[in-house]
Amino acid sequence: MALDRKPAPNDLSAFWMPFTANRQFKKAPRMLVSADRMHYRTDDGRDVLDGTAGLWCCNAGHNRPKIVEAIRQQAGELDYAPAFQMGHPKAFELANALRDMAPEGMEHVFFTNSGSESVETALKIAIAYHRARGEGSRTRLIGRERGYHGVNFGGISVGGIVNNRKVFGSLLTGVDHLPHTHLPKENAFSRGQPEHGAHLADELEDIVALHGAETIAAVIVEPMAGSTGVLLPPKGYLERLREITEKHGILLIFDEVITGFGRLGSSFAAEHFGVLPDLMTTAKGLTNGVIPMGAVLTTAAIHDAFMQGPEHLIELFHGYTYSGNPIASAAGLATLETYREEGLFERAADLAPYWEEALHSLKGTRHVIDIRNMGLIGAVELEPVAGAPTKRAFSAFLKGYEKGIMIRTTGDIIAMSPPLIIEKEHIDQLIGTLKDVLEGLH
Ligand code: PXG
Repeated sequence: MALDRKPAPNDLSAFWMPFTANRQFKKAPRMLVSADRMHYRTDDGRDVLDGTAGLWCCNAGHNRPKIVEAIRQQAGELDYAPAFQMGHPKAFELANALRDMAPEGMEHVFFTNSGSESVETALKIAIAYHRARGEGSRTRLIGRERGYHGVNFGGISVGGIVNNRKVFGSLLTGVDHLPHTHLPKENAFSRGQPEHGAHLADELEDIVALHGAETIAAVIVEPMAGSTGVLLPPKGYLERLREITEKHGILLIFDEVITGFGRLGSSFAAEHFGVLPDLMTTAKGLTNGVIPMGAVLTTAAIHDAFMQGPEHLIELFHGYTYSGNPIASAAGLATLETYREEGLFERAADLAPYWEEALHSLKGTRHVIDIRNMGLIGAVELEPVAGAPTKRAFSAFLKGYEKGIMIRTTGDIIAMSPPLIIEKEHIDQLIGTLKDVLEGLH
């Protein structure tokens, strides 16, 4: 690795860190100074195995030559081009490449800079689409309890993670929520999709009955809920959601920010589960997390509904200064090439059974009350410390970091989503170390 020790700055006070226990962190900083393939290097010179692909985004691992070189070259060739009323070749190339790898039926691509922006974009397109077709009364949005759709106002309104919502005022109006699909009594220690819970999609019929289909624009769900602690769709659930939305003329949005780009062993969850939504939101793995970028994919029907009226007029009053940014586009192209050349989605699918076995070997380990997995995703749910929820999992995270593995925690759930280049020995190390950590925790 090209890296060596780099001193941490003395003064950590100015940076207000996102989704971080700031005071705890600044007392005992965990500082990463470089990364290569499966490992981070810390400022005290230790290698830490990346069990989370950064934040579910570095699917090809770190410091990948093709991506690094593409960024270097692009920065020297065309650093920025206006995103509105002007174009540059790489954004079009990347849109085509995305369309080609997406499930058939996804025809158009709108670029954003993050998952949160992809979600806002998809929700706005959904509402504007109905209006463009003369159904302007369809403005309601339906999300799901425990859903994570980023942190902007639309996303937290349709989202269902209580802490992300409750201190931020009244949010969007006209939003309703489906029940979440976590049924630990029936489904604990399921491998892959759980058996029970497809009926929870039928709750959409009740919401439709309550508000009237003619008021509902879209339903947004994560096909596999990641951030809330890895909740897999029960068998038949997504199919049922698709049926009901279609029956009532409601758009279905899959938030594929985590599930896209090989995480489940397929290009997208839509392909994996064989359910085609009307819109898909993506980010993270699109550029291997290296440069911020997101994208919304839509069907031709949605895009074409906007392409009317005089041709000199803007069809959709939406976009970002950095939509399709040249350096991000170059990084995206190099990332998709890396996935393809190295067959990383297939690799994830091939490794999934080994991953599943390793994870489920933690059954019976101290504190473990459930284990869930699919593709190269795994979650280990812990019994919370009485009166102090989240503490046990956070302690596991800190101990794991000390022992050379990086895991994520949400509530008392440990989530893992390693780069798709992970080797079996790394899986053994990750799970073996986690076992030691858990056995050592009070
Ligand atoms: N949708 C989904 C499904 C996500 O998982 C976002 C939208 C928002 O993306 P941005 O790029 O705006 O952060 C996400 C993000 C974690 C974790 O450890 C998950 C996310 C982000 C950071 C941490 O669970 N998901």
